[in-house]
Amino acid sequence: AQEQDPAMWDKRVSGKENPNLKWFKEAKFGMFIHWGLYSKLAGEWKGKRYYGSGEWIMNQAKIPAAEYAKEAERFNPVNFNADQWAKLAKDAGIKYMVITAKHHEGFAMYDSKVSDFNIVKATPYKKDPMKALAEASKKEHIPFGFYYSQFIDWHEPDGGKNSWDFEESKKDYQKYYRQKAIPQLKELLSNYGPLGIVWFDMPGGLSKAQTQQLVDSLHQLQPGSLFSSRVGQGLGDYRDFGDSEIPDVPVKDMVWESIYTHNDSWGYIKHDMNFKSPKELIQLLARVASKGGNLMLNVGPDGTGNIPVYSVKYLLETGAWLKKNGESIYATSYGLVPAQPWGVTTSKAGKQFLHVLNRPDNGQLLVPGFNAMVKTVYALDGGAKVKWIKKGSDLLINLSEFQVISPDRVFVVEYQGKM
Ligand code: FUL
Repeated sequence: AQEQDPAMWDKRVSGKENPNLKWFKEAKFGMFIHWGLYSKLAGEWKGKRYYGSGEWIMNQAKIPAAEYAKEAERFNPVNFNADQWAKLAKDAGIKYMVITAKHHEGFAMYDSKVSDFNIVKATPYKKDPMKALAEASKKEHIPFGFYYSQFIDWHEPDGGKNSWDFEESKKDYQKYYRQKAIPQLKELLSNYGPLGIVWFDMPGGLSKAQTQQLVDSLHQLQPGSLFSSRVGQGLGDYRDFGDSEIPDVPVKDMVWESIYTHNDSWGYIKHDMNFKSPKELIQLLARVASKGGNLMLNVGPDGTGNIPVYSVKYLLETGAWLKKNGESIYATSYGLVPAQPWGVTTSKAGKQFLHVLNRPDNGQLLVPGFNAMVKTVYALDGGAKVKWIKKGSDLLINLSEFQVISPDRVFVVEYQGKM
């Protein structure tokens, strides 16, 4: 719903004109973190379990803003350890990190002078975890960024979309932007060092000219930060597709990102154990890269500050695969061979990486439309040479010596000339 009409899409997002996009294009794998008061509620309110996405519980249960705010008094994420989170990201092969500074609930997970509804003022925790995380990710050389729900703010009488407490017709969105959203964004862009990304979400209530003005004034604070396309009105530095969405065919003329969450919820829900396996994560990453995009994968830490054990375990397994096969993901572009029943491809100059996700029954890999001259084919993991023949423009690869394919066995075709 938050997506713009693609026809409105501004060509500035093509990436050719913005040098700040270079690192982002090469990064390929980001970590998204949804963490807020909702993480403490964990998908349950007054003994009733809610399904769907944990960070929406205030809306699902229509919790009055004042009652919801009281939850802050018992929010004390004593297990939060910024160094551990950044280290996990590093070991998982992650190249950028974006965390919710303020989600739709309106609660600032950082030290905000603009609103007292924040983790330092309103909770027994009293510290600013965002400061610690910004510093920890800097130590690990991981570009760091904030998610900010710009229009939706269920806590504020003038914020967007809380109609169970506040009458829509009485709302003054301009006032909300003036008094909360814009000053908070300015705090975030001023107090946490260089930000790689500001991940806006849920535009609304601003004209195109006002959005442009917002973007310009924030870029003045940090000209190097990238803004997500969900700032709205066709603006932003790169394109985000809808939640859990991969385009059907390679998208070649813009820099973009797909966002997925590890289980079925963005914010922590204690009864959601539907975590994608390492195999699913690795294959998802390969599929997104084969279309030319980045995957930003979300984890939802709980209210004490722990990242779910399955997320830790499966991310580390993904990282172990990336250690051996990262060349076929990082800094690649979309594959020149379209998706095949056996898998997908990614590319670098003179190389096609064949990501074999399913072993063909006859052990033969058919790579159609391979017009270039093949020089050599080998397994990325270990370098073993692979037998191949060319039949017209079909490249046939014999995998009989490679029994183990799962989760994604990568073969490199080095070639010369035009595909
Ligand atoms: C959506 C939000 O409404 C969800 O809660 C989540 O943050 C997702 C990434 O974006 O627009």
